[in-house]
Amino acid sequence: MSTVPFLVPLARFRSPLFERIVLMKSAITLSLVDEARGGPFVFWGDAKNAISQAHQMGFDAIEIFPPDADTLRHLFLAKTLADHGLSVAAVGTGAGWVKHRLQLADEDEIVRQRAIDFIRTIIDCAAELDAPAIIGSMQGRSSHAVKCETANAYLREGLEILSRHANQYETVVLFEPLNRYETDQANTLDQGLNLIDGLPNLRLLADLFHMNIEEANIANSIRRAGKAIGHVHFADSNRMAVGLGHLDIPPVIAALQEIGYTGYLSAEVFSKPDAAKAAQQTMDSFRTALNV
Ligand code: LER
Ligand code: MN
Repeated sequence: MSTVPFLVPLARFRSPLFERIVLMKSAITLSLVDEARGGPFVFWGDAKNAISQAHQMGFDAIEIFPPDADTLRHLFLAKTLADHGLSVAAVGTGAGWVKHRLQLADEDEIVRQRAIDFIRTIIDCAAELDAPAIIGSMQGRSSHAVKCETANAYLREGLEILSRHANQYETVVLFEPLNRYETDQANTLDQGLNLIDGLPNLRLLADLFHMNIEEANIANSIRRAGKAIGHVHFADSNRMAVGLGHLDIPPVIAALQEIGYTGYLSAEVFSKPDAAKAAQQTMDSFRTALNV
């Protein structure tokens, strides 16, 4: 029996806002990138073990941060994922920056081209896993050689090419605004909306950690972005699992329900105090927030 017909009436019974109940899905992050050690990912290194643990804890999906497309492909994860009934929520491209120093706004045309090529290969292998690719830190930033507006034009050119590339798979690419200490290209959802305007295969990734730093009002920004939001990084104010910081989560969930968001809440958080506890805290917060 499918769980959906069971969960919908249950969720309606529990909430006075039943007209607005929308189911979202849970995901947890896995990093395979040594150079990103200490970064905001729950599981590290052993993909098959992470998939098994995520399944045991009740997650719907795993979000993977690989060093490159070939490494991910050669892990042959499709069977392990299917055996555990787990999906891939998204595949990150951040290693293009942290490991290979590639960015879409680079002053050097050759580096920009290599950045586009790197993301193309991740879009390809993500599509094989039925998942979208994420562009976060590879958006890049201005430098002494490239003014902010020029960097923005380079970035937009790259996004146009990648939107066309994703179109062949009928998949989307997730563009992620980051806080001011990581980029000067798109810090808010409004700036992200502006950058992806008119690109049919681009959606926004709303990372609650970055939004807590940059947005005047997180819930209102979510409402303005509406259907352009394709993914959410579910993190608290201090980038710990939700519930371990001071972010007010209920208005955020209410805004996501209002816009009819049915995608993932994916925990891109520190593996603290350890992976199992960060994952369990995330799952507890997810269930509390969604009343499921
Ligand atoms: C990537 O999803 C992100 O949020 C950046 O802060 C990379 O660390
Ligand atoms: Mn993020």
